[in-house]
Amino acid sequence: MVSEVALIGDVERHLLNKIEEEGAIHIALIDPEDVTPKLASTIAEEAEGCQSSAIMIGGTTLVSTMHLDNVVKAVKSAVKIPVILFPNNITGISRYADAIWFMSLLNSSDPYFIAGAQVLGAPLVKKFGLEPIPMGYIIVGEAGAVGVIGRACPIPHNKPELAVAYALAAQYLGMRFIYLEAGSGAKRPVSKEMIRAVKAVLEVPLIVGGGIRTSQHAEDAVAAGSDIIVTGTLLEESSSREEVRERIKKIIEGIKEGVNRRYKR
Ligand code: 1GP
Repeated sequence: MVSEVALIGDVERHLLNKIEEEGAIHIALIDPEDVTPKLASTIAEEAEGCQSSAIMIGGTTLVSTMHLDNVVKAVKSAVKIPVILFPNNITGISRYADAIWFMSLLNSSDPYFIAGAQVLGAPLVKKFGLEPIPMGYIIVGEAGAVGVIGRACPIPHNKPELAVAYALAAQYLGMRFIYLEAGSGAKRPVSKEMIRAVKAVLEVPLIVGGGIRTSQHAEDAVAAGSDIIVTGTLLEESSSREEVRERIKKIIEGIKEGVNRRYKR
């Protein structure tokens, strides 16, 4: 008999352990389209130095796997924390990463993004020895580029009950992480109300990203129940190494404050 424990690989175990130890964690997202390999490794080094738990690499409109490979290699040689692919399509798979979010865009209207790309990508994941981490991906609010490319029917911010239904379905389908995505650079991050409602029904960790720019955003999302905070744009827009560091520090301070607030209730 194969137990679920046997299916959980080193990277997933690392994330679960860190969530258990710290209450909630940060992952830095790097969009390969926006960076050179050099800038990617700088962001990753600063993230690791500030105690981020992993680096995610991926972007909505990425098509050059060669550039992705170069970015992943640069990041891998710069840091020890795991590098997890965040693929937009089969072109988002690199043999040089540690793991891949094996994700399904659940509220897409196009079966390609629910199971089609996954079927094409699965043999490559096997061939490259990447650790697949099953994740249900749910798009909310304005959504932005990922909503357009992924042909999503985004869940309105004021309909948390729909996010709850999607998240529960994902959990019942066996997905071991759920990601509420407001869209990269979104003006409005996922609301506290939606996070709280989804977290209340979940047994598996909840990832929240899109539009998180301040320590207050991170704090509110974590206090409401987010286990993992993903930030991308904020770091890429930084003008210097010092600014990247300051911005990550602030987000991580917000995450810690959010964890403290959970216990004060
Ligand atoms: C996008 O959730 C991530 O997929 C991160 O969003 O770029 O707004 O931080 P930001």
